[in-house]
Amino acid sequence: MAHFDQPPIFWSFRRCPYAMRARLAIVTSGQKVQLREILLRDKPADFLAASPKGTVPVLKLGDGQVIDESRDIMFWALGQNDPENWLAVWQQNPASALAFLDRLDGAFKYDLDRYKYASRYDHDAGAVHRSSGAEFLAELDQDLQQTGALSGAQLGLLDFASLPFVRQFRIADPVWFDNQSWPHLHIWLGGFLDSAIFQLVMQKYPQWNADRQSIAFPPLL
Ligand SMILES: N[C@@H](CCC(=O)N[C@@H](CS)C(=O)NCC(=O)O)C(=O)O
Repeated sequence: MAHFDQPPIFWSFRRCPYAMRARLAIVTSGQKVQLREILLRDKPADFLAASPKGTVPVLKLGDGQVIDESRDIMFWALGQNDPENWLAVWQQNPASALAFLDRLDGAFKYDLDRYKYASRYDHDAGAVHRSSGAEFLAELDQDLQQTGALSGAQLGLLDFASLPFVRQFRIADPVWFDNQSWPHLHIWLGGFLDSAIFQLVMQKYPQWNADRQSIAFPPLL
């Protein structure tokens, strides 16, 4: 019988919002992985061999299966164990949860990148993408009004999939962001930024190299 005593290998990049959402799901589900912090300008050969498209996060399971989409890593982790019921929102209405995630990773992420890197693209376009992204955020503010969560009665998949991206949107211009009248969104994001799980997934790790001992994630406290 096959026996795998090494935890899955997880390639990550600390500041990547996709990697962040995967780390959040790994932590809440109590999975243990071997973290390999990489630099996007210096991708290791075994990372590219596992997933030639070269985006983080990537998870390689003990049986060799590779999961190289952040959402799929969230589903894998929560499929092992979901003590906080993050998947409840998905189970209740998969079509609407999927539509939300597609909009987040599609149009909102597109606006976010063009707003964030406005100088790289075009300044005027930056303003257009900020207001287009802001429309999405104003909707989130409305959605948060009732329970303070996007996933129903409590924070779940939709919250943790989106919070890292909303955080990035804020970082592009915190003063502007904090001046928007999105009271529920500000509380939601602030609660996340102050949370223990956010602190945990944002710990810093040295760049991985083959001579280094494997790094347990989440860290052994
Ligand atoms: N759809 C992918 C997107 C992941 C992604 O684009 N990650 C970025 C970093 S945040 C990346 O690795 N980009 C490759 C590069 O910059 O070379 C997912 O959800 O995992």
